[in-house]
Amino acid sequence: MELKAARTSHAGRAAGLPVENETAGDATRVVVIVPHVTRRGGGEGGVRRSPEARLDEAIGLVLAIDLKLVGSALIGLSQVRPATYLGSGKVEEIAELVKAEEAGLVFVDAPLSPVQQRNLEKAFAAKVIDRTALILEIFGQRARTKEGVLQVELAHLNYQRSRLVRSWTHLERQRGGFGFLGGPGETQIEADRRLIGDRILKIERELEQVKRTRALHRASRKKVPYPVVALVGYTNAGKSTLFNRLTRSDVMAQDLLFATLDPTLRAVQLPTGDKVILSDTVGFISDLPTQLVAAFRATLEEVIEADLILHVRDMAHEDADAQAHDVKGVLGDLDIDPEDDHRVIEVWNKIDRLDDESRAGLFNTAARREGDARPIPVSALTGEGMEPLLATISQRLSRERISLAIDLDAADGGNLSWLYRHSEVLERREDGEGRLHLAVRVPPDRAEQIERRFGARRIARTAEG
Ligand SMILES: Nc1nc2c(ncn2[C@@H]2O[C@H](COP(=O)(O)OP(=O)(O)OP(=O)(O)O)[C@@H](O)[C@H]2O)c(=O)[nH]1
Ligand SMILES: [Mg+2]
Repeated sequence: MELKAARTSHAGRAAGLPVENETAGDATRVVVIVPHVTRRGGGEGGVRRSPEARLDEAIGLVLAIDLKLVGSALIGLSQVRPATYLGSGKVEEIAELVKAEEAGLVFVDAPLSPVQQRNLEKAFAAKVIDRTALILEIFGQRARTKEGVLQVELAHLNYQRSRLVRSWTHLERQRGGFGFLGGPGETQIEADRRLIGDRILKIERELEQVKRTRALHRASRKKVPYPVVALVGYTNAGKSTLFNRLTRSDVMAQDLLFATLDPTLRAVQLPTGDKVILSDTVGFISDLPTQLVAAFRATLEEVIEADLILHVRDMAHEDADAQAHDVKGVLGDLDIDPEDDHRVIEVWNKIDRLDDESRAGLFNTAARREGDARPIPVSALTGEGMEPLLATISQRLSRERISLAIDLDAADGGNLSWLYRHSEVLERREDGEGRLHLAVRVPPDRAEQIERRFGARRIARTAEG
């Protein structure tokens, strides 16, 4: 194990931040511990990450909120100890580091059981949080819209309810957000259990309302025949930078994990003159807490319903493959087939960061992939590759959508509402004789269905999109 103390001043203390009774250190001074199990045979899923990259990411998570990193360690272990996760020797070493650095918080990047967490807190005389708790904390601080706030709170309550044996430390709110780093003290737990249940019900009801409003917005947007193109990808892959470049706007993009939380939508004009709506969303991360994926389903509905999905990848990252694997996993959770090349385009970003050789290799690999599976190498930073990207988007969208003419009985409300739900209604005209003439636009598989059901005719004129 390599224990590192970061060289920092004790500014937190000097600033007079409150110091907890139970812990010796300052709750904003954090030590990051990344355990990696060195068992032979490889991990689950088959995609390995380098321990160093995991440490970098863990540090990135801590720096994503205003915590001060005072030490970090990568710890190899041959097996997980039920009581403390880490072996006793390591626990002692870390305890010494925590003490020397006056850290009040230890982030252990692992799925700790409530018992392991409590035992480590005792051993370190500091608060201990695991990956899920830290990500929830970050999301809590980032949430801006009402929906985002509700979703994060719901995820957090579900997380808390699943671990209500926790106790011992009691931090006050210090850093805004929901004070998730706090959590209930021992005496509050029973009362909390009931309160949490009540609160969860209330939030779920509020979220339902927000969801209905969003669905209405989406439905009214659907009447405008602009396809939606959604950006997805690992956190920090460059989604917002690409969004800004394509829309010439100014969404917060920075070297910060989870810089974006709430979805942003903006219209973009393609070189063909067509308009699309581009949607920037929250980034994904490995071991994204399931509570969060569930909670963010509503936000991610933009993605779920998108006509086209751009999977933005940081190709300069050493774990690019593992990241892509994780992103595909989350897409799968959202019932999106990540291998559906008609709908998902891989955007290979940050090529400006590659040396000549890797760059040539990457272009080669891209060129060898067939047709729709071919990724588009770009640099959102320099703007390289934007033209091919935009061209691919328009080509894919126009090809994928077929316009149909349909005649209906004007009194046939059932079929009319079915069409509104399952197609983009471009035109609607009632003649004097009780007939309704519609023009709709749909993907090819749906076109066949509609042709069979309604005896619809293809309109050649608009098929070129
Ligand atoms: N060199 C280089 N840096 C890039 C490129 N695209 C993005 N970046 C940088 O990568 C960092 C993350 O970019 P963002 O656009 O915020 O990434 P994101 O995917 O929106 O991240 P989250 O919202 O945190 O999930 C920023 O520092 C960007 O300047 C690129 O093409 N080349
Ligand atoms: Mg972003």
